[in-house]
Amino acid sequence: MTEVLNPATETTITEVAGHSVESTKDAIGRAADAFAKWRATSAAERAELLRSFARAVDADIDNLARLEVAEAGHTIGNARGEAANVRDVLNYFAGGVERHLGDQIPVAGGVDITFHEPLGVVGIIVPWNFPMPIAGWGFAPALAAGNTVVLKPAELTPLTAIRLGELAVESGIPEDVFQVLPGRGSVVGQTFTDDPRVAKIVFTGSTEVGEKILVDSAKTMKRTTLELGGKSANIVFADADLEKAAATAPYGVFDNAGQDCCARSRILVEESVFDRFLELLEPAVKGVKVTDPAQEDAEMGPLISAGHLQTVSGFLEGVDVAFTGQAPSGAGYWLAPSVVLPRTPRDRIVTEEVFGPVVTVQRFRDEAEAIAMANDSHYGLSGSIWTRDIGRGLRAARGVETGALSVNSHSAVRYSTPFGGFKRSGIGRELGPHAMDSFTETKNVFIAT
Ligand code: TAP
Repeated sequence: MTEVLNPATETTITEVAGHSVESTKDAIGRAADAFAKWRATSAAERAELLRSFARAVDADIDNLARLEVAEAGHTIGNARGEAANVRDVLNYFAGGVERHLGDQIPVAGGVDITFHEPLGVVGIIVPWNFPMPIAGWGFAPALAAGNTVVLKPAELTPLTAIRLGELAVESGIPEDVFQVLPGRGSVVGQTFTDDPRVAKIVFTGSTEVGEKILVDSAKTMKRTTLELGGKSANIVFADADLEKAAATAPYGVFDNAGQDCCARSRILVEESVFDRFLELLEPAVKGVKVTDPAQEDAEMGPLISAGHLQTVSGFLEGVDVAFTGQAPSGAGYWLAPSVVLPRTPRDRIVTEEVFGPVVTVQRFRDEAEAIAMANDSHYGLSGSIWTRDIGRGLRAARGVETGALSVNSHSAVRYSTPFGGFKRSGIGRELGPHAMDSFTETKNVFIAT
């Protein structure tokens, strides 16, 4: 049994039994057996079952959100949005089932057509930072495309996934088509990766574990989608709306206490406005409301665990902290948002993913240097560009080597648009109009006439 803790209070919420290698293999076997029937459901029926699942999630949003606040420390406002995101992503891919079209390709001597064939059993491995949306981004398109799913939530945050598994059954998704298997990564997750009956792994988490999954998956030639770390840049040009750029910068990095692979954790500012930007940033950071995440006005909650708090705090040792925001004292894994002025571009705090409420601010001379600095990372997931010159905004957006960028905004993730990383931030794309393709094989059939 594993204790599930509330990171805001350090109290135990409940205990959850983890699966063993044997029970994981049994579940994979049942998912493999369920595949033939699930893939044979008509497109209309599968779409309706996903819509039914979406309605069940919708009716349970407050409960799911409360679970997320309790186990992950998410603010209640964000947690409601995350539950609603699962509903929306189910509806979006329900709409895709009947529109996942093949091609008819002109050839000599007959007719050539393509089919999108489902893969079989898809194993989804979810981290603790966004337990609900990340689960939904995997299982909704996987199920829509006709696959069965086994899903492993993070040990620290299994409760919303377990509830989603119950809601799937209550809404009519057939038995064993969608199974949630709590347990350890090294047991349940590793078994997904090793078992030849799992056709694809969707993994979100650390680059280190992602690399291991990629290597281990090769042994059975599994398809993989990997969403890994990030160290994204928020580039502020001198001609930007500086007030807006500074006011929003904290929300581009401190959302979810910075435990966000898309966190814009490196702010790069054109040197002519560097001092002014810092002046504007200070009150914005100090104004972030860090408090009990169940409070309606909370803007940032605690870190996920004592161990993670220690890791993030370690990054702040021996660095120049320009200023910090506030955080509660007492029980809970609290850390005030911190703004750091690095001494060199190779400082660990500039190059490594902190995954906490810490941001660095550096200066650049011109557009070319801004792009070079943004790209000076082995990650490439997200980023923002602030400028009033739309030509420069687009040039910089094309120049920055990341998968999801925004200009004059920090919003780059939507269920209807593709999401994923360049370089060591991952492989493949989730969400958007083409996501179901990555849960199918393309089959080409020629019929002689
Ligand atoms: P990971 O250790 O990568 O865990 C992510 C998921 O993978 C968890 O469900 C974990 O299980 C599972 N896992 C662990 N070892 C596995 C294995 N050998 N085979 C299959 N699955 C395995 O990440 P973490 O400990 O949660 O966080 C560590 C760091 O990763 C963070 O500080 C951050 O830098 C990064 N991270 C990035 C993201 C995103 S969205 N890119 C998300 C979370 C973390 P258990 O933990 O339950 O055992």
